[in-house]
Amino acid sequence: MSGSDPSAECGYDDLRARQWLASEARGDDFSRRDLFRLAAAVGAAVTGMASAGGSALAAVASQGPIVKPLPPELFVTFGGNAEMRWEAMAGQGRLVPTDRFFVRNHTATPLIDADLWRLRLFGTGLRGSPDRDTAIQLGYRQLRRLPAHTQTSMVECAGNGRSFFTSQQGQSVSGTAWRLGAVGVARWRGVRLSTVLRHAGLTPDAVDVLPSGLDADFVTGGVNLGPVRRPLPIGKALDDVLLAYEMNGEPLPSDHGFPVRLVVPGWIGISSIKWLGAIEVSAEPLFSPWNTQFYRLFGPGYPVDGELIGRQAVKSAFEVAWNARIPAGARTVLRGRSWSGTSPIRAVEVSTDGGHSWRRARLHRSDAGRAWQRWELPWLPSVPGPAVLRARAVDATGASQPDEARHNTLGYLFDGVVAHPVTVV
Ligand SMILES: Nc1nc2c(c(=O)[nH]1)N[C@H]1C(S)=C(S)[C@@H](COP(=O)(O)O)O[C@H]1N2
Ligand SMILES: [Mo]
Repeated sequence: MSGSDPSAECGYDDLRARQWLASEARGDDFSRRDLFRLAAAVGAAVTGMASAGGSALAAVASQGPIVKPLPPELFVTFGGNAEMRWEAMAGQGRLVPTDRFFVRNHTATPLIDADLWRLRLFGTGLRGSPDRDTAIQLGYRQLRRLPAHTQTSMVECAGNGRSFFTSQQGQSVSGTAWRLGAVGVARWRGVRLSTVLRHAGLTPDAVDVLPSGLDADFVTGGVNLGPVRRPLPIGKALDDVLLAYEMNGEPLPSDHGFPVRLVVPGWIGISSIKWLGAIEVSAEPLFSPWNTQFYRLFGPGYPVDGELIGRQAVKSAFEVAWNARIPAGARTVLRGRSWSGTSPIRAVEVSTDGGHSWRRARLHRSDAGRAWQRWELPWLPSVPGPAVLRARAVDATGASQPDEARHNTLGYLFDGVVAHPVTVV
């Protein structure tokens, strides 16, 4: 197989990867044209396949909304969504093992063939690739040959904690009734989005980036809203966003976006588009239902057309089962984690007496400045009966957790102090 024969998949990838990488020395203009000429040859075949076989390249019907096992001791499930049980983090390290990492799907996990997968990059913010027809296409093996970067970051659903708007505050909200388990921290390996965008010929007037998924179109209320997609400002896109192909040292599992997903640190989960298929880069602001209709704060006190959500709020959770039984007259170490989308956690306080008194939890020093902060506090309950645990954190910017979260109709960003029931026995 000759490395210069673009019809041979393997050699074609090799050749393109070399040219792509070499472009750093030669300048983006040349490489982009060069790459595009090659991409066009294979692109035609891929486009033909896509139109014959449906929208998602090589995606086949999945077995169910979620592919991985969802044992009840690790997850609470809600149709296509599964929340991690917090007690499953007891004794774990900084990372959430993949077998218990929450899953949030708008439709169902697609099964995608990495050999047929292509990332298409186009838009008025790229030199010479204004539309889909002129898109630059990047294959899986090519992507894996670009300089790799590893980072530990959190993915958290904007609706994490939503059920407490209703159970603690008596407010009605719509959406999945998560407790606090729609959050996870993993070690992601991939290529920085900035690397790919710069290679693709980013222009100085690019303002927005719109990544979209290869999962089925999202249909709600009888309206097809198209593929799951949500724009990001170019500043964030060039800062710390990753195109991840590995999670916790393994190829990305199907449910978490195989072959490639976006990871957008600090921003709400919907920004981290799974099964990434295309990225539009635009010189004009971009919109999608996921930043105009959903993932905005609506309700009393918010503008009529809502307020956009970027970063996540401050939250805390105990690594303890809901309604756990805790022995009376014995010392129990209460453990938990706190996190913020904005900055590291500075302090955590815990109450075991219904919020009357608070004690400072001991923070794990090795977590300082990390995605989330582990903490612990000994407790010696004496009186058998129901008890309520509470934890509240403050981050380095001074943002803290209020007794009551500010209501919004879609139930996002619940940052209130959660009343965690246990029984002392
Ligand atoms: N293509 C696509 N990307 C997506 C979603 C989706 O349904 N389709 N769900 C988003 C939401 S709402 C969240 S919270 C995260 C969840 O990531 P996880 O399932 O890997 O935990 O993925 C985001 N990326
Ligand atoms: Mo989400």
